[in-house]
Amino acid sequence: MTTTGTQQQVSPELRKWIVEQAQAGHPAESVLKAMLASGWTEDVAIEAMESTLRGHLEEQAQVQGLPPAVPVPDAALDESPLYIDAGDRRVAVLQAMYSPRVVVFGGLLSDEECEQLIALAKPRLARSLTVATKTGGEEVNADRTSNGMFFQRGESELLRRIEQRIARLVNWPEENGEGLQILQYGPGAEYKPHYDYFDPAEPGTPTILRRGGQRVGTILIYLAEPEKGGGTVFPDVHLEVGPKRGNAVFFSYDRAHPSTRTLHGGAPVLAGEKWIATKWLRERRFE
Ligand code: PD2
Ligand code: ZN
Repeated sequence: MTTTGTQQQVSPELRKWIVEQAQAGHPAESVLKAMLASGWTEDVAIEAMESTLRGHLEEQAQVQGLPPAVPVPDAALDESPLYIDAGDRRVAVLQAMYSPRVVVFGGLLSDEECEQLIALAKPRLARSLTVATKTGGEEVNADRTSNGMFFQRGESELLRRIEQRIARLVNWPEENGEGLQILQYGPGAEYKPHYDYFDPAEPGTPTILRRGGQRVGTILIYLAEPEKGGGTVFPDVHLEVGPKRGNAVFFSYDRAHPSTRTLHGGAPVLAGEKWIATKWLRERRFE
């Protein structure tokens, strides 16, 4: 491993060496140390390691027949901020996980906004449907025993305000969002673990994807707290998020594949009533 003067070109040999070090189980810090000792500047070495390993993982994923990774929404958490300026509101960052990408936000909505959404949704509720993956239509599903309704995107000033806030929070265009969905879960109601992306193997998926591509991110906002139960669970990583009013859990998935570990569900409500708002984010403009 040698540097080439001030240019510091990352050669194929160096990339091969970096992959070999990772495969041998050497921690990133010791690989970086070795590169610095050979004369690499720190920022070039870090960028070389990151791009090489990212590229290698992507190649491996393609070899295994996984769908390609796509850009996803995300909050700007690089400098570990306690709060994010979401335009008209300061939102707290309560918890962040990298794999899967899961972020819990505090105070995304005010109590008043939660109440307004519930009041507007109540007269329009019906038994929740799920996508009928065979046809691309919708159907009643025993795995999802909530009542729900969809607002149109931009339907009112309240909806526009919330949509703009979410867009700013996770850096994703407002127009890529599906309309906000409101769900009500009574005692015993649940949403069994599932993925929010559309299964590429299902025959109805190409039709669904015509409206804006894949889903790449989800934000679940808690509007009313049950007395017991009703958390959002991520079984692959043994995580449960408590349904605290005004808070939200965000997660993203860069390919339509279980390797994203974004399996998640709404645990049964044991007492009281849970209300949430779900925002699904697509790759492109959702029509
Ligand atoms: O209500 C929930 O916690 C929940 C869990 C999993 C909602 C959804 N998924 C969803 O709306 O996609
Ligand atoms: Zn879901």
